[in-house]
Amino acid sequence: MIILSILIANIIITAAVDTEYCDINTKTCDSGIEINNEKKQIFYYVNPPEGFNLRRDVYMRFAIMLHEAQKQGKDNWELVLPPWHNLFHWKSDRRVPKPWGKFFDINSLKSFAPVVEMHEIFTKTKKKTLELDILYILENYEDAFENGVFEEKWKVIGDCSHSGQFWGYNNVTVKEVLCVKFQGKNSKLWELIALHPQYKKIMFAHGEIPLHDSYGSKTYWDCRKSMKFNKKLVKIAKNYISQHLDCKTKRCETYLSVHWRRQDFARSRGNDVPSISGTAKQICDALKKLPKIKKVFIATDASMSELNKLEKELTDHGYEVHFFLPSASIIDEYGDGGVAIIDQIICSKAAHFIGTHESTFTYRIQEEREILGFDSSTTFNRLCPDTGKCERPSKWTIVN
Ligand SMILES: Nc1nc2c(ncn2[C@@H]2O[C@H](COP(=O)(O)OP(=O)(O)OP(=O)(O)O)[C@@H](O)[C@H]2O)c(=O)[nH]1
Ligand SMILES: *[C@@H]1O[C@H](CO)[C@@H](O)[C@H](O)[C@H]1NC(C)=O
Repeated sequence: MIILSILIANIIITAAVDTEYCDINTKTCDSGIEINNEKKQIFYYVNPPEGFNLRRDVYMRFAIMLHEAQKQGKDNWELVLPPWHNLFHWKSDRRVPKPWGKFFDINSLKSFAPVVEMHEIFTKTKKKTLELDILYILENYEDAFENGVFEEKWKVIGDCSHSGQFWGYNNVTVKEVLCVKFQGKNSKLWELIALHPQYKKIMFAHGEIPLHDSYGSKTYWDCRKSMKFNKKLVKIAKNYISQHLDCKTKRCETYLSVHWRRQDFARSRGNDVPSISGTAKQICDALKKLPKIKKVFIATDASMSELNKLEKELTDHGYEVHFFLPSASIIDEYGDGGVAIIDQIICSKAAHFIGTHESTFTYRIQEEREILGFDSSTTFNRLCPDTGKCERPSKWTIVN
């Protein structure tokens, strides 16, 4: 009976709304309320060589821009999450664009900022192609400190052209392309958007150029906390930790973790990264100060032969070495990006962490550990070069 009366009440309300007179052209109803169901979209594109973890930071700058706007009542915009496509470091199926939901918990992202996946936009697109109104191609000023001062500014250079596809899609096009010199925070992009108030789909290329509105603030950390990983990846990491690293708690006391960045770092940053033996020695030194810990987890992009050498040196010292070897089905489902996230989760829960100097992969682990509530002395540690100076890493501590 109750259900029936709710149903009837609903029908009456729906009918009342339906009979209301609305004018699509002036976007008003006779009650004077604006019809506001059609949101405008901001798209962004990142310089192709940038890695996954720098892109996560670029996302935060845009998400905070939309979050702040929404707080100020500007609630008719949403941010389109740029698919993960053709990442330089990814070897497995990099050509298939992956949605953010593969890696992150979309509901959690949405709890912070109005974000939508590209496939949601496609579903709503009635035409065969998705036409964007304008693409602003951002460029740096040649001299960031013109006349000796760093000023926030932008300047439209003029029409220009864009070649190639966006995220590998041949059905995404732009009607207009403008090149703009830009220097300043993300929120300054609203000034560019205001140049064409009637445009509904706006894209920025070189989305990595605008800067954080307030790096390290409470809002920054609120955004960062909302970047929870896909629950299935979290589960895989947790299972691994409980099976191999003897821990079932949020923060573990049973292992030390290391992010050992090799590949391009070992090739081009010889002065910042240690040799294999140097790495083993530093890990042993850290473990000597933690007598209860006998297990080491290594996250790395090193080759198997390098990893085996490091493993041997550590086992020779009596330590138990672990690294995550994904099954074929995990690689199939989540690719290199998912495996890297699993490595990051395992590193973030360790009693003690040692990272690689100036690696954004390491930075994201450090942030995760701040969120988990580890003492910062267990987090902001780095591998030093075999010889020479070794600067201490900056501590970016959480603001709650
Ligand atoms: N599985 C795994 N992959 C890694 C590891 N370190 C680096 N990678 C891979 O290499 C890529 C490069 O690192 P990112 O940090 O994302 O790229 P970036 O933003 O250029 O950052 P840098 O580390 O500063 O180069 C990652 O996205 C991973 O695909 C690791 O420890 N484990
Ligand atoms: C564009 O192509 C992609 C990939 O083939 C497809 O998933 C998407 O639905 C298409 N978009 C539109 C608007 O048809």
